[in-house]
Amino acid sequence: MSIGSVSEVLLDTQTTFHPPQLAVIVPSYNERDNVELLYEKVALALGDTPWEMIVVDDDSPDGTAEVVNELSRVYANIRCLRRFGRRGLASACVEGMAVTSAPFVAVIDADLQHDEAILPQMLEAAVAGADLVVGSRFAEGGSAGSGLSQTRLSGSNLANRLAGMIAGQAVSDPMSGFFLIRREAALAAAPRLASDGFKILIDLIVTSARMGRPLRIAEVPYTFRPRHAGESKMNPLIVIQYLGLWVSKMTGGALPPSFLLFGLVGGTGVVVHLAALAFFTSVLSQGFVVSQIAATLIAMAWNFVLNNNLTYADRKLRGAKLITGFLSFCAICALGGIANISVANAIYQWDHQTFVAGLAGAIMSSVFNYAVTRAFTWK
Ligand SMILES: Nc1nc2c(ncn2[C@@H]2O[C@H](COP(=O)(O)OP(=O)(O)O)[C@@H](O)[C@H]2O)c(=O)[nH]1
Ligand SMILES: [Mg+2]
Repeated sequence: MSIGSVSEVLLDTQTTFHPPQLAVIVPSYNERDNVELLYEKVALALGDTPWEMIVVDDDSPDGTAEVVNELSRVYANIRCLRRFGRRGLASACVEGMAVTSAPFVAVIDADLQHDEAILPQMLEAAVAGADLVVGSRFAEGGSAGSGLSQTRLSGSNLANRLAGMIAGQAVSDPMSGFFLIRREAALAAAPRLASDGFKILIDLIVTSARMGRPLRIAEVPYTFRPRHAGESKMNPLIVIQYLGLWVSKMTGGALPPSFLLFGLVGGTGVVVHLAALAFFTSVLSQGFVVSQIAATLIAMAWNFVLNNNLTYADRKLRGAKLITGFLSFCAICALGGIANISVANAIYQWDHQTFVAGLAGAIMSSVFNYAVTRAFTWK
């Protein structure tokens, strides 16, 4: 039976059903007291345009998903995509875009900081030919208003400047979380996006350009508002993740975004190792070999816990997987250690430069540990 014949049977549905022209994707984490008001405001702004709202919620402990499900029983055009055991704004946006048939998708925060009233203007610009329309706080006529603290504003300015270095195109607000894009353009770039980021817009712009499909960009100014209810999820980890994304784009993708964080964690591990070694040899008066074994185990545990909670926060291992994960992490690091010594020794035999050989060995084992633990421990 063809799709057409099914719709003949469901004549009633056919006459009342208008496929959405626009899907409004709302990433949410603990936004229970914002979603209903957001829905109402977007509904008012979009008027007759066929649209739908998809709230992508990472199983918020405050019950945001239940509130959205209640709304779905009242309004036909809102639904919740609830994800379990995962966190991440960028991947939430992509998955929301993937479950709609609407030709245009907008991303808007749940906390009412973005001005939904400009959505019709954004849609108009996209229908007129733009691939991407950015809601901009910094374009002529826009403003960051009182929505950003002084510290956040300075950070945002710096992040904007860094983004300008990789964007390759003029965009006044590359860190914006408010934009509208052609669905097929977004999904074409989706497989190559850094799924663990907070800032998906700049990634979409750079990735599309690198794929030879640069986006035609338009901007619509608006005034950023203070958050309605709840708290911001911005934290220092997100800043480091953004720097990781930046380093990755600056190196033309040679270094993956999470490598920076993995490397920083490894750096702290060296400090922990040396401190533990000093403690076992000096305070506990243990011999060198025993102290070195203990310090190695402590540093590995330290690295594992930090990577699990920071580098791979979006796919954190829990329960029994924590034990098997730690064992695989130790086994892989041990192999990395052997690789380190073999490479360093080979280089040392060749040029007798201790520092060069040591550094080459360390880089070799970092890359090995990163690549293999990513493939096996945090797959
Ligand atoms: N699904 C999902 N949404 C998130 C996550 N982190 C933040 N959000 C949502 O992304 C939007 C922007 O986050 P917010 O905390 O307001 O960031 P800020 O505006 O930069 O302070 C809000 O709607 C959040 O609820 C996450 O891990 N998963
Ligand atoms: Mg916000």
